[in-house]
Amino acid sequence: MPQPTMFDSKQEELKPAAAERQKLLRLYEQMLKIRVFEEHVNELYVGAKMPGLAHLYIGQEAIAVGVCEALRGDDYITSTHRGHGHCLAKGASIALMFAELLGKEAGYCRGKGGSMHIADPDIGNLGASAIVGGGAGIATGAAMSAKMRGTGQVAVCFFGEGALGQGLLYEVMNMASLWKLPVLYVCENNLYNEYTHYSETTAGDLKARPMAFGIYAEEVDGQDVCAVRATALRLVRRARRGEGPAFLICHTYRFRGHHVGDIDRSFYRSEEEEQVWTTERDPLKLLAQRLIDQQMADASVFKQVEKEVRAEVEAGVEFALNAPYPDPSEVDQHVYV
Ligand SMILES: Cc1ncc(C[n+]2csc(CCOP(=O)(O)OP(=O)(O)O)c2C)c(N)n1
Repeated sequence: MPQPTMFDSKQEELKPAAAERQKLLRLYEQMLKIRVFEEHVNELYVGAKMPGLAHLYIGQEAIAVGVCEALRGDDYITSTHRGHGHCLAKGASIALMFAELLGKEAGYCRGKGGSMHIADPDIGNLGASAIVGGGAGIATGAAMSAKMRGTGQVAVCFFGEGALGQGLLYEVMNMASLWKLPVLYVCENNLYNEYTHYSETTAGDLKARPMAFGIYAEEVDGQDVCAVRATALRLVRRARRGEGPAFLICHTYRFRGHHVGDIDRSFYRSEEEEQVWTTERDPLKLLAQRLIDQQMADASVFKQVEKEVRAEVEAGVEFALNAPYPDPSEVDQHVYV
């Protein structure tokens, strides 16, 4: 019995205009949740309450949300070092994520993984990876497993354009194409690999790479959540029908530094460039404007959504701050030693 996507299941009974409004508001809320979550991560870091680093997803929210809203609950994703947005969009618990970030026992990895290792197999999240391109083998393997088991599940592999320099990606794309595996490779081109513009690290046309393996490829405006969702829906349905893998290049920008400590960015990109993206290409502002133009929402609606989202995120932070650390006797448990 085919399962509905994460969104379809909630809009069955609504009239088209109301369903459309509800769909857009849900996309907005999901993106805002990521934005507010990440702002709190930054605050926790600056306030010396979070050990280690984190790579914020602010600016790229439309990609995780647009893609995950096109998935079924039992579909798989793999994520990256910049992975909080993917986790949240797939349905992770805010409280357990914060607990993990703060090293608390209640966290997803009992506080031993931190920002870059969050996984939640119960919701199909096979995990973030600090190894650039590291998710490619896992997602492709999951797609192969789904195909062999005949479950109709699809696997999505999120990665930054920096992963285009990793050999593993080409090995698995070759297999995925030959065996028509239900996998979607989502390349989030935010223009920079750490502090280097991608044009200095990645030769040729990005799309030509998957196409060399006979993989269907498309590009999309990664700041337009509706476009991302619509494109992902088509590619996911195609994979589910057995038509094989696809590769989606999303054009985007990270609004903050490579990681929370990267605050002086003038040596590798200009303030003007950041200004243009944050004022003109903010995925939240773009969707809010669309809702206003279509007279589906006004300022009071956004205020209410924001109030609810902030309350949910703040409750998660509170939970994590008050949660206990793991007992020191557990230091060598649940880890490879
Ligand atoms: C195999 C490997 N090489 C190098 C690194 C160091 N490193 C961490 S993030 C990063 C840049 C990644 O850029 P991209 O994949 O475009 O993702 P973004 O940070 O832009 O989201 C690098 C080189 C790493 N983690 N893994």
